[in-house]
Amino acid sequence: MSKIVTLQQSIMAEDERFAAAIRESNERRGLLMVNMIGSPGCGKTTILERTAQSSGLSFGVIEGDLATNRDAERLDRLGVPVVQVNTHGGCHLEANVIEKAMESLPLDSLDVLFVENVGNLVCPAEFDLGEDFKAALLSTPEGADKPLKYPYLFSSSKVVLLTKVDLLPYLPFDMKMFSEDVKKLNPEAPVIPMNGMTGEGVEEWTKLLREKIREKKAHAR
Ligand SMILES: Nc1nc2c(ncn2[C@@H]2O[C@H](COP(=O)(O)OP(=O)(O)O)[C@@H](O)[C@H]2O)c(=O)[nH]1
Ligand SMILES: [Mg+2]
Ligand SMILES: [Zn+2]
Repeated sequence: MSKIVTLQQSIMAEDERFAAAIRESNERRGLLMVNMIGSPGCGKTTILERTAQSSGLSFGVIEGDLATNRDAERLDRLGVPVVQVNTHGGCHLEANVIEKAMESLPLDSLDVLFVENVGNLVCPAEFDLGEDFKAALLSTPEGADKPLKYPYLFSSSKVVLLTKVDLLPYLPFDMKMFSEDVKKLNPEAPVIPMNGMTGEGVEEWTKLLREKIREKKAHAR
């Protein structure tokens, strides 16, 4: 038993070194990196598509999925530089894989690098990829109770994207409870309501990204 614990610690420590190296190289470039985390189907790729269509930002994407390159194809069709990582059953992305994937992206010409993590509210939140911040996504059909049930993701993210707000009229989604719970976990994090069908919320999301990009570039070494 103690052997297993030791092994896990050494893997985590090694991964922290990769994350630190990524952070360091992004700092040098002034490249913002955002780790997008939410359940399968919550609308992560749709938001990236909408961001490509209307933000005017130059961004690249690392797509994490168990299998297929479907999400990468969706973004490639929009002219977004994208690398697909298949985890073959792995339920989160790790920094060593991100470092490899970054080698295939034109990092010097990007304002922001998004990682679409494997669909999962649990462990993706715990692995540092060297990102500047995490964005927690929750879609309205998943239920307003989820922030308190998966507290670490919501407490450790810089922004919460509430997706599929077009479905609210058909759902018993308790917005008051949702907002209060998110506030309890993370008083500073803005909640952006988003509708991938119309693009609602993309402007606010872009504004937040532009602020963070500006800060990042200002501190580039
Ligand atoms: N009604 C509605 N459907 C959405 C919205 N965003 C995404 N979808 C749909 O939800 C499904 C999953 O979206 P996708 O972006 O692939 O989710 P991902 O697995 O988190 O990347 C697709 O069928 C989308 O068309 C939204 O805001 N409203
Ligand atoms: Mg996706
Ligand atoms: Zn995992």
